[in-house]
Amino acid sequence: MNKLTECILNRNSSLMPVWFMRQAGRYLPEFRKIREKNQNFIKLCLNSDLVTDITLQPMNRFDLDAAIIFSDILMIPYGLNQEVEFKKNFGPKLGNLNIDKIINTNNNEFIKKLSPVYEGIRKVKKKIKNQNLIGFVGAPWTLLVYMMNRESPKKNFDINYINKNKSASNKILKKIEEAICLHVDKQIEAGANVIQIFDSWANLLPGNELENYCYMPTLKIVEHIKKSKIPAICFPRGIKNNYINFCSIVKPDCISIDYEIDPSWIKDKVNGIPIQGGMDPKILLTEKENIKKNVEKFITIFSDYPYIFNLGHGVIPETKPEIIEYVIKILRERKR
Ligand code: 1CP
Repeated sequence: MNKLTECILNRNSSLMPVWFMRQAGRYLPEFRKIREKNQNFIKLCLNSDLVTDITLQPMNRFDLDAAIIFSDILMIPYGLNQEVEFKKNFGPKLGNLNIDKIINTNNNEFIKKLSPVYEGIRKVKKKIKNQNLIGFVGAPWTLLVYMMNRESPKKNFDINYINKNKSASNKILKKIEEAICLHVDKQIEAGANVIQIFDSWANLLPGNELENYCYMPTLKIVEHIKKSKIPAICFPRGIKNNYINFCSIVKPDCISIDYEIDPSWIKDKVNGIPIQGGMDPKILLTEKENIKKNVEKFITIFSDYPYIFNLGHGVIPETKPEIIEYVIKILRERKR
């Protein structure tokens, strides 16, 4: 067992493994170099050699306990035959929602379209031995948001559109759930030994809709993953105190907290479920003294609790790579 799985499955509190959400990406000059030459982001995610190189970039630089496969949550809509494009200075742009086309996508077609992702996992797996390899998916709700909204909900989102089109949204949600399970299975078969579920837009749900769109659909995915004996880490970003309800209903193997959550508050409320993350990524843009103080805060709070060091969201592009190295050094030198 590697450190991450050992921390999660055996609830070993002495290890404190570390990895970073978005550890492969825009803050690394070597990533930007590849990205410049590969303007089509989906194509880049389907080039298994480049996927392997990019996944390993942070592993070659830093002493991390896990690699996360370089891919995107929007590969699922792509696999379901909705067009996906990443536009410069705009973000993702999805094509018209053709419900029949999406629902009629069969498993073989989906797997064939996404086979380079699985090939990339196989290639990375051969090159890392002592670290975990994390596969990932978007949660059903977050994927539904992108597929129906057809662009990031950051600037423009109307939940009434989803509620008014209940029959369409329920059909798509069901198909998304199936596709997520299939994508998880294929990633595990290829060598992923942890799965993270990103519900990045769970914060858009009013409290009375969380059950319907967040807890229940995610529970199905978590139960599916558990059948493979592979740990599932859930990240229902922005749901505040409802993290507690989420944990008691979904029972993930590990819960990833965002930076609005008070780590010492949540620690006693999730029934011993291992916790990941929490530190505000913006802290990594401040002076070293402040970074150290904050990292040590998490080390102290979780010294007797199974905890994976990570951030409360992804690494910000402006982060200096040497700061990631600095954080890892503090963690490695901590007193136990
Ligand atoms: O150069 C570029 O502009 C590409 C930027 C980029 C990168 C590096 C995108 C576009 N995706 C990725 C890789 C990616 N995406 C990874 C790689 C592995 C790693 O972490 O190192 C992962 C795990 C994701 C997951 C992802 N994609 C999420 C969930 C995590 C989160 O940040 O909340 C989401 C919401 C996406 C959608 C997406 N893909 C890319 C962007 C810019 C976005 C966000 C769009 C938005 O703001 O709505």
